Amino acid sequence: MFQIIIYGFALFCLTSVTTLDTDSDVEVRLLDNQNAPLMATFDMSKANDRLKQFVSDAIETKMIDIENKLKQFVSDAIETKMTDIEKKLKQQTDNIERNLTFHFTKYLHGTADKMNKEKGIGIRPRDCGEINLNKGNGIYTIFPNSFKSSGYTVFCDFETDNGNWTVFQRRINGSTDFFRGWEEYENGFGNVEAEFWLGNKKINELTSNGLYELRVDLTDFKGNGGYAKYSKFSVGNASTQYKLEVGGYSGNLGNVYGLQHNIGGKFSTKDRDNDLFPQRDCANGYTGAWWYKTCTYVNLNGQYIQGGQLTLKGITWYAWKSSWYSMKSSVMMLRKVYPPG
Ligand SMILES: [Ca+2]
Repeated sequence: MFQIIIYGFALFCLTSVTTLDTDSDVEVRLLDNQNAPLMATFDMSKANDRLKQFVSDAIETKMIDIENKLKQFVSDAIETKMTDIEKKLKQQTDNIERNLTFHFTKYLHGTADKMNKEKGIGIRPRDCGEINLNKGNGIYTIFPNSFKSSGYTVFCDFETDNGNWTVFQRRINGSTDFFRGWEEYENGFGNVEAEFWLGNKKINELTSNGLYELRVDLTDFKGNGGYAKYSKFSVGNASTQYKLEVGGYSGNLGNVYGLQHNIGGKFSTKDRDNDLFPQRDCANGYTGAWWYKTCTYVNLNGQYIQGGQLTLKGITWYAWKSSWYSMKSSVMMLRKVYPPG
């Protein structure tokens, strides 16, 4: 089709040129009529050459044009295709990257969680027995019951008698006054690293988490030590006046003139008399705060008295010394009892 157009156009142009030439030929013929046939032949040959040249030029131009257009078309097509491929490739690599990042992050989190679990980080221990990241005796934060989110600090003993003890009372030097009222005994006071009472509310909560045992360690001013252990220990809530339950004694402090006398006793302080004597006030008489019934043989929150004096106002455990010897130190701690297996 294109060739037909080219040829048609060529013929049109040729006709125009030939017509012009014919006019000049007429002039030639008038001047030299004898050479007319030769001239005609010459003119035909010239016209033929011109036609050939014209067609050749036209084709060449067209070919170049087509070639250029083809080049451009192919170039454009390749570029478009390349852009398309590039775009798709980028999408693919982005997807792969996202997937890899997701899986890698998940893997890392999983590993971190596992490691934290093994180390005890991230869980909230309810007492010293649930602390897995054990760095030895010292201060730890526990999160029992109503302290699930805030937690509070306690002293954990990981050395005595297989460890895992949550300490709730300590007397060592008399630096803290223990002759205090109901509210302070309820909420606790002192310094957990030195002398303190953890608080009846907290002791109640802790011993409500299952079966707990109690251990008491005492020393005298001569360097002797003794202990009492009770396989059952609990302190009731405020509505019971923080009633004491202990049982299953073992140790060398002695039980009969010891803590056995306080079983079922309600807690009393200098400002709240819950003892069994209507006419007497044991807390004030013994200058302490305890589970007094018909008063007591054990008075570990009594006055701190230096030098091993004999007085029922002091820190006493009658059964151990068979007297009202006031101790150099006292530690009370609790531990959850796990059923065998
Ligand atoms: Ca009384």
